[in-house]
Amino acid sequence: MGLLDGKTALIFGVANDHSIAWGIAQALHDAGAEVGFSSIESLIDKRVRPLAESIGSTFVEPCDVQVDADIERVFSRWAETHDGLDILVHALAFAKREDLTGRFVDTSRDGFALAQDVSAYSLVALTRAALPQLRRGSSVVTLTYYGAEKVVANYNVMGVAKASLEASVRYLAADLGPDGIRVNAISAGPIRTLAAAGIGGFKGMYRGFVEIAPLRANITPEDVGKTALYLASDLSSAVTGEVIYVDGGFSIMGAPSGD
Ligand code: NAD
Ligand code: 0WE
Repeated sequence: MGLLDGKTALIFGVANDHSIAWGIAQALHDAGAEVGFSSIESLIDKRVRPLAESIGSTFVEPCDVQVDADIERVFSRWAETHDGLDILVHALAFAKREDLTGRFVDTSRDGFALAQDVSAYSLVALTRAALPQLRRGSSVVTLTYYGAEKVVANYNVMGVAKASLEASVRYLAADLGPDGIRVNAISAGPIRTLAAAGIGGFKGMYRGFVEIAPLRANITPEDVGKTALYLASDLSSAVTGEVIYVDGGFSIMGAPSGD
């Protein structure tokens, strides 16, 4: 008996086997869910399809979340092959590399708009497109980061986009609650994924995190997967509009412990 037996999930944002989205996919699959995938077209054949096949998934569709027609296509394909959706996972973000270094004050108009479009508006667009297929009791889960609330050096325009994403979670939760649909975010501590590769100072931050976080360990995609399983399942039946921290306690600390 799995927590998600008979449920279906559609997961956006697998890039490779280090992706948080893949950690979530494994946790949902292990609990009995049937999982489908959507990612950027260039990743599908080399990366996503082999991972999907390894857990017996056949639904793998390309989607650039900046393109409305791509979003419509994915959900009409889902409708052709399924009779509803229980779990929608949004695990994607993008900003120009040049906007993730130096001063936030130098962010361009188009860099700001791009980060908002891919990293925040896409949650609204995907949720709306999924709505006709989302059943009562279904769950929408997105990924955020502490840089939405406090200044993290170099996170810059992504911090502002994540603040917008977190507010969007609350407005979506208020809209969809009457239909029995819950919307929540997981705020994960730093994880070495493709999106973290080559970020200036990430290595130091990753090491420093372990010294400050009460649990004294880095966060893994499996850690995030387990909280996603809770949010996707009936265990969280009265939880909506929340940001849940999977950060080893990092965000509760005011000053480092000193030892
Ligand atoms: P990742 O690189 O594995 O995943 C990011 C995904 O975003 C990729 O699959 C990429 O293709 C996708 N993406 C980017 N632009 C897109 C577009 N226009 N259309 C469709 N997909 C697009 O990295 P990750 O760390 O697993 O990131 C997943 C989520 O977790 C992101 O929202 C990220 O902000 C968040 N997050 C990451 C960390 C971390 O430290 N890695 C911490 C907290 C939150
Ligand atoms: O949300 C993220 C990363 C999101 C991200 C990463 C990239 C790298 C490649 C968005 N856009 C891009 N664009 C690229 O061209 N994280 C939470 C991981 C992360 O990124 C940081 C961090 C942390 C943590 C950037 C600066 C400082 C800290």
